[in-house]
Amino acid sequence: MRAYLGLGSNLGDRWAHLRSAVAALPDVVAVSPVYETDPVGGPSGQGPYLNLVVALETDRSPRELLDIGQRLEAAAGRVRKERWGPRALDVDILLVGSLCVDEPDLVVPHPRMWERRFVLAPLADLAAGSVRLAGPL
Ligand code: GSY
Repeated sequence: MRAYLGLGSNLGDRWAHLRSAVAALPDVVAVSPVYETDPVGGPSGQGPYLNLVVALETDRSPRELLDIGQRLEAAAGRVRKERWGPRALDVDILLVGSLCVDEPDLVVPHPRMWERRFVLAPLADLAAGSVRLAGPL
């Protein structure tokens, strides 16, 4: 099944964090271009993000993908302090095939992805059909 993960970084060596995460992810079949984007939400004074989307062809469950993403965030040195604060690495589970999950710590499809240009632009590069079907970019 095809899964899409959104990655972002706005702290430290942003390129290195993204490069290491993409290299460590399993089952990667495509990587979008990298977009430099203004922070959405969170405290003022944050630096800009680098964002990209990766496509996986995988049998892993949404929960397994969340665990992998959280391990990569920890490896990048992310400390969860502020909810919308700056972060070395953020890994969001966007879509996992046609699966739907609604649990306290995991909602798939990602509930806010359709409002976020920093997700939709790189996702459209890899999966234009998914974005056009869901609404205007
Ligand atoms: O939700 C992901 C973390 N994040 C981002 C992001 O990745 N990019 C931009 N541009 N703004 C963001 N705000 C948050 S929180």
